[in-house]
Amino acid sequence: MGGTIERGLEDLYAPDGERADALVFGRKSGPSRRGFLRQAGLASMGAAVGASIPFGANMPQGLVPAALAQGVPAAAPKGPVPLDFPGKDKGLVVLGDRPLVAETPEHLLDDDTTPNSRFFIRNNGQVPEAVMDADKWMLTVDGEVNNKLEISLGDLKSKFKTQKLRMVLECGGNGRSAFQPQARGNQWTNGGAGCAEWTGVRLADVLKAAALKSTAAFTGHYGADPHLSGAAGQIALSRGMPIAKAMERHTLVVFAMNGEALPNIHGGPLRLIVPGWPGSLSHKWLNRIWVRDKEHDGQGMGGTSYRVPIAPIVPGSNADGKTNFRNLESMPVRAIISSPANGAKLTTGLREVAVRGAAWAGEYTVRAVDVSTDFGSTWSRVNLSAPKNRYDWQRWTAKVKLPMDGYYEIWARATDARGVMQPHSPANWNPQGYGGNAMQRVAVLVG
Ligand SMILES: Nc1nc2c(c(=O)[nH]1)N[C@H]1C(S)=C(S)[C@@H](COP(=O)(O)O)O[C@H]1N2
Ligand SMILES: [Mo]
Repeated sequence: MGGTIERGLEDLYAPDGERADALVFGRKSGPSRRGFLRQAGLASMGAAVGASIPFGANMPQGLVPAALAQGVPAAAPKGPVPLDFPGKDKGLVVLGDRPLVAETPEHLLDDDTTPNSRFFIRNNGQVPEAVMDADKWMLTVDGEVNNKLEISLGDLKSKFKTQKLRMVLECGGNGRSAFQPQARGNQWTNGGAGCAEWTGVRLADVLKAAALKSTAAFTGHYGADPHLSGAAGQIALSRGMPIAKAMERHTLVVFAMNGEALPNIHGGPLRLIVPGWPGSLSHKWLNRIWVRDKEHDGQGMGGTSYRVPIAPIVPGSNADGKTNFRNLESMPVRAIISSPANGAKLTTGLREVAVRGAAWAGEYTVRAVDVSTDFGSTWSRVNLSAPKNRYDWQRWTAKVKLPMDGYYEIWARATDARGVMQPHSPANWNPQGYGGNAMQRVAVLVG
């Protein structure tokens, strides 16, 4: 559809907007880049996207069509790199190979429950070797407890009540690639999330068995993954949460994912699932929980890690996160369109298209999802399902009408239970790009 632009559009436009217009839209000189949205511009943009644009008159000034911005250039400057990993769908996209990080394009998040083969991967260190006898895996709970635990996975399974919940796991940086200027870290589109059925026991039950002292204030998580450098003294990741979050009934110590023993790449044999909060709290290869009397200060705590400004800062500015920052807790509201895929070519004459997706909102439920096919001039409400349990995502469906053949964009935006809606572009810029929840746009071509 109009060809993929290999360089980032922002890179292209930064030095010389007119030259960029000429490259993108084939115009040699003339009005500034904004000019391409007037009559003549619309025609050349139509040529660039390969069709007429029935709702072109509604296009916001300066909008780069989703068909041309597809692939999110910042995420994949040389085009998407497919993941080649045992048991994984080849449609997953590698964002980094050391450490291994891969996201799930929205159109592969079309299942009600995300299969293990399509679940995103995020590591900070090396992937430890798979263990043979999972039930012998040991977990230590120490620190501010009266009864230090050293318990095997086998005993965890037999001594505590098993819970099974379908819940979203979402990387704290999901949506980061939409930040301008670019924020540090993996350039996730919306694919740093998935919703699986997790089997485990309540962390609260384990902490009760360890008999928390009245001084217990925070957790600190440790796992078996070696640091990237291989140095013994260095820790890949060690985050923690307030005791109240640890004691929530949905916070689990998990040993199975979608009915299978927890795969090694997802932290098997044992991990935390801390739903609604950044994925980095859901520690993989979990072997120790240190209960602390103050906020944990491990790798990934403090500074600008998983922290966002309290009062907005100047985009692109330096900040050390020491003042005016708070820990990112609940993830923001987000809807994804899982069908049709971005860039879909639909049959000539098709006048109605079924649209599907999912929506979730960290600790909150989703109140509504709206879709637009006319660049946001009008919106219609979708059919939104109820979550199976708290922290489940909510699948949605809609039928949208397309009055004639041509180029359309389907936009989706969700609103959470508090009334907070997704923005057009991410708000509250921060150096590591957390909380980016810009609404998704999907380009479709009819005919
Ligand atoms: N031990 C350990 N746990 C970890 C990580 C890690 O690097 N090491 N990454 C965290 C981050 S940042 C995320 S988003 C989730 C990703 O889980 P997944 O790879 O199963 O999708 O795991 C978290 N748990
Ligand atoms: Mo993450």
